[in-house]
Amino acid sequence: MKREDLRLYFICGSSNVEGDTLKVIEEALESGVTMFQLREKGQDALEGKALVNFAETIRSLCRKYDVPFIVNDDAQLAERVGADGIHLGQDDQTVTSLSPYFDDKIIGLSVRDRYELDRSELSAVDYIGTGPVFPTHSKDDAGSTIGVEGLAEMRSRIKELPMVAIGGINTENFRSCLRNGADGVSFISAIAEAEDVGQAVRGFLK
Ligand code: TZP
Ligand code: MG
Repeated sequence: MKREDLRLYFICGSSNVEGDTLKVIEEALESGVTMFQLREKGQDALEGKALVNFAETIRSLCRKYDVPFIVNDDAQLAERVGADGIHLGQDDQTVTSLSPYFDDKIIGLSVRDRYELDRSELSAVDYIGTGPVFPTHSKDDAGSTIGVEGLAEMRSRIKELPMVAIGGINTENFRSCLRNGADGVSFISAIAEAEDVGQAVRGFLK
Protein backbone atom coordinates (compact mmCIF):
# COMPACT_ATOMS: atom_id res chain seq x y z
CA MET A 1 0.00 0.00 0.00
CA LYS A 2 1.13 3.52 -0.70
CA ARG A 3 0.76 5.99 2.17
CA GLU A 4 -0.69 8.49 -0.33
CA ASP A 5 -3.61 6.14 -0.97
CA LEU A 6 -5.03 7.26 2.38
CA ARG A 7 -5.21 10.92 1.44
CA LEU A 8 -8.88 11.01 0.48
CA TYR A 9 -10.55 7.83 1.65
CA PHE A 10 -14.26 7.54 0.89
CA ILE A 11 -16.32 5.04 2.90
CA CYS A 12 -19.86 4.23 1.82
CA GLY A 13 -22.69 1.71 1.82
CA SER A 14 -26.17 1.80 0.34
CA SER A 15 -27.73 3.22 3.53
CA ASN A 16 -25.47 6.29 3.44
CA VAL A 17 -26.92 7.59 0.19
CA GLU A 18 -30.46 8.80 -0.47
CA GLY A 19 -30.42 8.16 -4.20
CA ASP A 20 -28.30 5.95 -6.44
CA THR A 21 -25.33 4.71 -4.39
CA LEU A 22 -23.35 3.43 -7.37
CA LYS A 23 -23.71 6.78 -9.09
CA VAL A 24 -22.36 8.58 -6.02
CA ILE A 25 -19.46 6.15 -5.73
CA GLU A 26 -18.53 6.50 -9.41
CA GLU A 27 -18.72 10.28 -9.22
CA ALA A 28 -16.46 10.27 -6.16
CA LEU A 29 -13.96 7.97 -7.88
CA GLU A 30 -14.02 10.05 -11.04
CA SER A 31 -13.47 13.23 -9.01
CA GLY A 32 -10.35 11.93 -7.32
CA VAL A 33 -10.89 9.98 -4.09
CA THR A 34 -7.77 7.88 -3.50
CA MET A 35 -9.21 4.86 -1.68
CA PHE A 36 -12.69 3.38 -1.30
CA GLN A 37 -14.25 1.20 1.40
CA LEU A 38 -17.55 -0.63 1.07
CA ARG A 39 -19.20 -0.48 4.50
CA GLU A 40 -22.61 -2.09 4.09
CA LYS A 41 -24.43 -1.69 7.42
CA GLY A 42 -27.83 -0.96 8.87
CA GLN A 43 -31.37 -2.25 8.77
CA ASP A 44 -31.70 -2.36 5.00
CA ALA A 45 -28.18 -3.53 4.30
CA LEU A 46 -27.82 -5.67 1.21
CA GLU A 47 -27.19 -9.36 1.84
CA GLY A 48 -26.40 -12.55 -0.03
CA LYS A 49 -26.24 -12.45 -3.81
CA ALA A 50 -27.40 -8.82 -3.96
CA LEU A 51 -24.45 -7.82 -1.76
CA VAL A 52 -22.01 -9.86 -3.86
CA ASN A 53 -23.30 -8.25 -7.07
CA PHE A 54 -23.10 -4.79 -5.51
CA ALA A 55 -19.54 -5.42 -4.29
CA GLU A 56 -18.47 -6.79 -7.69
CA THR A 57 -19.81 -3.72 -9.44
CA ILE A 58 -17.92 -1.44 -7.05
CA ARG A 59 -14.75 -3.49 -7.49
CA SER A 60 -15.01 -2.94 -11.24
CA LEU A 61 -15.58 0.78 -10.77
CA CYS A 62 -12.55 1.02 -8.47
CA ARG A 63 -10.43 -0.83 -11.05
CA LYS A 64 -11.62 1.53 -13.77
CA TYR A 65 -10.36 4.51 -11.76
CA ASP A 66 -7.35 2.64 -10.36
CA VAL A 67 -8.43 3.16 -6.74
CA PRO A 68 -7.87 0.46 -4.06
CA PHE A 69 -11.13 -1.28 -3.11
CA ILE A 70 -11.43 -2.20 0.58
CA VAL A 71 -14.26 -4.18 2.21
CA ASN A 72 -15.30 -3.47 5.79
CA ASP A 73 -15.58 -6.42 8.25
CA ASP A 74 -16.46 -9.17 5.82
CA ALA A 75 -13.30 -11.05 4.83
CA GLN A 76 -15.26 -13.71 2.99
CA LEU A 77 -16.92 -11.12 0.81
CA ALA A 78 -13.60 -9.36 0.21
CA GLU A 79 -12.01 -12.59 -0.94
CA ARG A 80 -14.99 -13.64 -3.06
CA VAL A 81 -15.08 -10.40 -5.04
CA GLY A 82 -11.31 -9.97 -5.29
CA ALA A 83 -11.03 -6.85 -3.14
CA ASP A 84 -7.69 -5.11 -2.64
CA GLY A 85 -8.04 -5.25 1.12
CA ILE A 86 -10.06 -5.48 4.29
CA HIS A 87 -10.78 -3.07 7.13
CA LEU A 88 -11.40 -4.60 10.55
CA GLY A 89 -12.63 -3.14 13.82
CA GLN A 90 -11.57 -4.13 17.33
CA ASP A 91 -14.61 -6.42 17.62
CA ASP A 92 -14.18 -8.15 14.27
CA GLN A 93 -12.03 -11.18 13.54
CA THR A 94 -8.38 -10.57 14.37
CA VAL A 95 -5.94 -9.47 11.68
CA THR A 96 -3.86 -12.57 12.35
CA SER A 97 -6.80 -14.91 11.58
CA LEU A 98 -7.19 -13.73 7.98
CA SER A 99 -6.73 -16.24 5.17
CA PRO A 100 -3.57 -16.31 2.98
CA TYR A 101 -5.55 -14.34 0.35
CA PHE A 102 -4.78 -11.26 2.42
CA ASP A 103 -1.03 -11.86 2.59
CA ASP A 104 -0.47 -9.40 -0.25
CA LYS A 105 -3.58 -7.30 0.37
CA ILE A 106 -4.17 -4.10 2.33
CA ILE A 107 -5.16 -4.67 5.96
CA GLY A 108 -6.65 -1.78 7.89
CA LEU A 109 -7.58 -1.76 11.58
CA SER A 110 -9.58 0.73 13.63
CA VAL A 111 -7.55 1.88 16.63
CA ARG A 112 -9.16 4.61 18.65
CA ASP A 113 -6.73 5.29 21.48
CA ARG A 114 -3.71 3.99 23.35
CA TYR A 115 -5.75 1.31 25.14
CA GLU A 116 -6.87 -0.18 21.85
CA LEU A 117 -3.36 0.26 20.52
CA ASP A 118 -1.98 -1.80 23.41
CA ARG A 119 -4.18 -4.75 22.52
CA SER A 120 -3.75 -4.54 18.75
CA GLU A 121 -1.51 -6.86 16.76
CA LEU A 122 0.02 -4.38 14.35
CA SER A 123 2.65 -6.52 12.64
CA ALA A 124 0.22 -7.49 9.85
CA VAL A 125 -1.52 -4.12 9.65
CA ASP A 126 -0.87 -1.71 6.75
CA TYR A 127 -2.72 1.28 8.19
CA ILE A 128 -4.88 2.25 11.14
CA GLY A 129 -8.06 4.31 11.16
CA THR A 130 -8.31 6.58 14.20
CA GLY A 131 -11.35 8.40 15.52
CA PRO A 132 -13.99 9.63 15.79
CA VAL A 133 -12.04 12.85 15.70
CA PHE A 134 -15.19 14.99 15.62
CA PRO A 135 -18.88 14.25 16.35
CA THR A 136 -20.47 12.00 13.73
CA HIS A 137 -23.99 10.93 12.88
CA SER A 138 -22.84 8.09 10.65
CA LYS A 139 -22.00 5.56 13.38
CA ASP A 140 -24.29 5.10 16.38
CA ASP A 141 -21.70 3.45 18.61
CA ALA A 142 -18.75 5.64 17.58
CA GLY A 143 -18.21 6.72 21.21
CA SER A 144 -16.75 10.00 22.41
CA THR A 145 -14.55 12.10 20.19
CA ILE A 146 -10.76 12.04 20.46
CA GLY A 147 -10.14 15.44 18.86
CA VAL A 148 -7.05 16.31 16.89
CA GLU A 149 -5.14 15.86 20.17
CA GLY A 150 -6.04 12.18 19.99
CA LEU A 151 -4.61 12.00 16.50
CA ALA A 152 -1.40 13.71 17.55
CA GLU A 153 -0.97 11.35 20.50
CA MET A 154 -1.60 8.33 18.28
CA ARG A 155 0.96 9.57 15.78
CA SER A 156 3.61 9.85 18.47
CA ARG A 157 2.93 6.28 19.57
CA ILE A 158 2.75 4.53 16.18
CA LYS A 159 5.82 6.20 14.68
CA GLU A 160 5.72 5.71 10.91
CA LEU A 161 2.65 3.47 10.58
CA PRO A 162 0.18 4.97 8.08
CA MET A 163 -2.86 6.49 9.82
CA VAL A 164 -6.11 7.84 8.44
CA ALA A 165 -8.41 10.06 10.51
CA ILE A 166 -12.14 9.34 10.70
CA GLY A 167 -15.31 10.81 12.13
CA GLY A 168 -17.07 14.09 11.40
CA ILE A 169 -14.41 15.23 8.95
CA ASN A 170 -15.44 17.88 6.44
CA THR A 171 -13.95 20.53 4.18
CA GLU A 172 -13.61 22.91 7.14
CA ASN A 173 -11.72 20.68 9.57
CA PHE A 174 -9.74 18.19 7.48
CA ARG A 175 -6.57 20.27 7.42
CA SER A 176 -6.34 20.14 11.22
CA CYS A 177 -6.27 16.32 10.97
CA LEU A 178 -3.41 16.41 8.48
CA ARG A 179 -1.52 18.88 10.66
CA ASN A 180 -1.88 16.55 13.63
CA GLY A 181 -0.28 13.47 12.16
CA ALA A 182 -2.90 11.91 9.89
CA ASP A 183 -1.65 10.78 6.47
CA GLY A 184 -5.14 11.22 5.12
CA VAL A 185 -8.78 11.74 5.97
CA SER A 186 -11.73 9.42 5.57
CA PHE A 187 -15.38 10.26 5.50
CA ILE A 188 -18.85 9.03 4.84
CA SER A 189 -21.33 11.90 5.03
CA ALA A 190 -19.17 14.73 3.68
CA ILE A 191 -19.31 12.97 0.32
CA ALA A 192 -22.25 10.55 0.51
CA GLU A 193 -24.63 13.33 1.57
CA ALA A 194 -23.15 16.10 -0.55
CA GLU A 195 -25.49 17.85 -2.94
CA ASP A 196 -22.73 17.89 -5.52
CA VAL A 197 -20.40 14.94 -4.97
CA GLY A 198 -17.80 16.07 -7.49
CA GLN A 199 -17.63 19.51 -5.96
CA ALA A 200 -17.28 18.03 -2.45
CA VAL A 201 -14.37 15.83 -3.52
CA ARG A 202 -12.64 18.64 -5.36
CA GLY A 203 -13.08 20.83 -2.26
CA PHE A 204 -10.78 18.45 -0.41
CA LEU A 205 -8.31 18.14 -3.25
CA LYS A 206 -7.76 21.84 -3.77
N1 TZP B 1 -15.89 5.01 12.52
C1 TZP B 1 -15.65 5.99 13.40
S1 TZP B 1 -16.55 7.36 13.04
C2 TZP B 1 -17.26 6.64 11.68
C3 TZP B 1 -16.78 5.35 11.55
C4 TZP B 1 -17.16 4.40 10.52
C5 TZP B 1 -18.24 7.32 10.82
C6 TZP B 1 -17.64 8.33 9.89
O1 TZP B 1 -18.65 8.96 9.13
P1 TZP B 1 -18.69 10.54 8.89
O2 TZP B 1 -20.03 10.78 8.24
O3 TZP B 1 -17.58 10.87 7.97
O4 TZP B 1 -18.59 11.20 10.22
MG1 MG C 1 -16.08 -3.51 11.82
